[in-house]
Amino acid sequence: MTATATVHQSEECLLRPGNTNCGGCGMSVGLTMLGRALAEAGDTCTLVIPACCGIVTAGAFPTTSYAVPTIATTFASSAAVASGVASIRDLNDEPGQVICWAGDGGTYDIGLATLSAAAERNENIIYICYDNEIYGNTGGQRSSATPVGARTSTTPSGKTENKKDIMSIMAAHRIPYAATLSVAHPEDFAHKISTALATHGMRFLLLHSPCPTGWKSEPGDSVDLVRLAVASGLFPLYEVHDGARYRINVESDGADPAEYFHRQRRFAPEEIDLRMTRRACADRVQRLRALAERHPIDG
Ligand SMILES: Cc1ncc(C[n+]2csc(CCOP(=O)(O)OP(=O)(O)O)c2C)c(N)n1
Ligand code: SF4
Ligand SMILES: [Mg+2]
Repeated sequence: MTATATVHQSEECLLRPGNTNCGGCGMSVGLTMLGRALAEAGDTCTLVIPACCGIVTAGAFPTTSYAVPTIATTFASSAAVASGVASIRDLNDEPGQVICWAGDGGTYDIGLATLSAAAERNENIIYICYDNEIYGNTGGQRSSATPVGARTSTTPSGKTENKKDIMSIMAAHRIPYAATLSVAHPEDFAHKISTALATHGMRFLLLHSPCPTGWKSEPGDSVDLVRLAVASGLFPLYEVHDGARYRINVESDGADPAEYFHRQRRFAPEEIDLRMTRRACADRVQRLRALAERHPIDG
C-alpha cells in the first residue's frame, strides 16, 4: 500500500522527512542507509513491518512515511507474510526485494517461530532486525535482546539475564548470509547490504540501533555509542556465509566498554559488573576470531 508523497523525494529516500521517529533514532539512520544502498544497486523493495516503532512511523493511511509499498503485519506473522509475498514475486518473475524490517521484540521474541521457519525453508527474503534492545513503542519493556544490567520498565532494578545470541541462532539455520550492522560504520553497512542484495535465499541482518528514549541517552550521542559498542567488542561487526564461514569486518580495538555504560542512564553504575563485561567482550571477540581463522569466508 502506498500513498502520494507530498514532498519531493530523491530516489534513494526510503524514509520520508516529517516522520514520527524520535531525534537520534538509529532506525531512521538505518533506513536512510538502506535506501541509499538500494538506490546504488538500482534495486527497490517492498517492506514488511510488524508492530514496532518502524510501523508507527509509517503513519496513518492514506499518507505514509515510506517511499515504497509497505505491509503492516502482526508480530508473529511477519516472516511468513514476507515469504508469501516473495514467493508470488518470484513466481511472476517480478523485480525487487522483499525486506522484513522488524524490532528486537518482533525478532528475538514474538516473531521467532516464523523467522525460524522461513530460515529453515531458505525463503528468498531479507530480514533486518533493528535492535534497540527494548520494546520501544510500548513504553520500554525488556526484551530478550536487552543486555544484562539495563533498567527497563519491567526490570526497574536492571535485567538479570544476558542478551540472547540471535546471530548464533540464525547461523545455526545455515542460511546463505547473516551479518551485523552498525550505523557508525556506513561503508561496512553498504557492503553488507550489497552482499545481501546479490545473494539468493534467506538473508538476516542485525542492526545495533540506538534509541535515546529507551537508552536514556543524548540524541547526539547515538552514533558514538554504537561505535563504542563495536570498538569494545560489545557488538562486533562480522558476517557469516552458509552458517559456517566467518569474517570479522571491523576489529575491536580493545576500547573499554565503561564509557558505553556511563553515557546511558538505563545503566546504573553500581549494577554493572565491568570486570565481567570486559571478560565477556574479550571472549566474544576471541571466539569470533577463532571461527574466522578456522573457517574463513575466502578460504
Ligand atoms: C502479539 C502482540 N503482543 C504485544 C503487542 C504490543 N506491542 C506492540 S509494539 C510492541 C513492542 C515492540 O518492540 P520491538 O519489536 O522491539 O520494536 P520497537 O518498539 O522497539 O521499535 C509490543 C509489545 C502486539 N502488538 N502484539
Ligand atoms: S522509541 Fe527509540 S526506536 Fe522508537 S522511534 Fe524513538 S528512538 Fe526510535
Ligand atoms: Mg525494540
